[in-house]
Amino acid sequence: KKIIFATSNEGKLAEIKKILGDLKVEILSLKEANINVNIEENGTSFEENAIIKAKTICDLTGEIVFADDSGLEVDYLDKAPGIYSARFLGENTPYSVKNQYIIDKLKDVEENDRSARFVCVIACAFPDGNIITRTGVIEGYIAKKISGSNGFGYDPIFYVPEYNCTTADMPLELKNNISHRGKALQAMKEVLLKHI
Ligand code: ITT
Repeated sequence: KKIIFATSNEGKLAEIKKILGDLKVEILSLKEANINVNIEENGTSFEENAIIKAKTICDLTGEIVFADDSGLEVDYLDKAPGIYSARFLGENTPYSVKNQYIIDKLKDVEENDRSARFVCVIACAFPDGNIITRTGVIEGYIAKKISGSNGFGYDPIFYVPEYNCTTADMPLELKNNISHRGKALQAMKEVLLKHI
């Protein structure tokens, strides 16, 4: 059995492979499946975008396909960057710049108003047309300064009070146990075990 994971994000992929590692299925990224398509993520929610990605690749390959749409919601910025997290300040802008931009925006903002969350929707598209989604969320705060070198994207500014560090300061196993992606994938795993 194999599943294609419709992502080009290597950071996500490392986490996904670890979380789904104990399933008796082969997980192939788009690259590993030799699929090179440009998917237009024109949905208006994480859920819509996850479904667009999973369904596009499922229709193309006839395989079971997973997709992850995720992002960072900063309450003080009216939940930006949200579904635009990857495109925020430009697709090719380094995260060091994106992260510093958010820190600077919240420069004089008190702890109470620094709340933020990572959201992840995993969609699974089956060749028979069936689609399932599961959502995971982790609540936290925007850190006062950039910290940590693990993870990817906005991890160096996402502070988790329970652990007194950012998700970039955590070992991957810990992040996977508590993260938006970890929760959504665990929930999806239970569904999947019934289907295959
Ligand atoms: P694919 O569509 O190919 O999967 P992408 O990076 O374009 O890759 P998204 O549109 O879902 O995927 O964007 C998600 C962005 O949200 C991602 O690029 C990060 O900037 C951010 N993000 C999501 N999960 C994160 C995490 O666990 N840690 C840090 N940043 C995260």
